[in-house]
Amino acid sequence: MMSDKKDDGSDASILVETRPKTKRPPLYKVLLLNDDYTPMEFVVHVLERFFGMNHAQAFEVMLTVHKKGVAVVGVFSHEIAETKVGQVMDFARRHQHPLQCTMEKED
Ligand code: TYC
Repeated sequence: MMSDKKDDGSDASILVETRPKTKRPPLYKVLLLNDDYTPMEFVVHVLERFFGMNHAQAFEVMLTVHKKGVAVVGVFSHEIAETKVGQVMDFARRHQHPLQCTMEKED
C-alpha cells in the first residue's frame, strides 16, 4: 500500500544479538573399512602412523574393523579428515593394498 512505512533501518528496527552465535564447524568421522586382503600388520601400522595410536590401541581397533567391517578411527575438522583419508588411501595404494578409508559428517 502507498501508506505502508518502509523499514529504513533506523533505530527502532535494529536487532541486538544478546548471545552472539558462534556456530562451531561440523566434525567428520574417519572410517576404516575391512577387506579380505590387506594384512593386519599393515592396518596396525596405518593406525599408529596416521592416527597417533599406540600399538595396543591400534591392534584393538584393527580387530574391531576386521570383525565388524568398519570402525571410526578418529573425528576431525573437514580439512584434517580429508588429509587423513588422503594419507591412508595414498599409503595403501603405494603398498598395493585395497584398504579403504572414508569420511562422514557427524550427526
Ligand atoms: N581382514 C583383513 C585380514 O584378515 C585385516 C584387515 C583389518 C583389513 C582391518 C582391513 O581395515 C582393515 N587380513
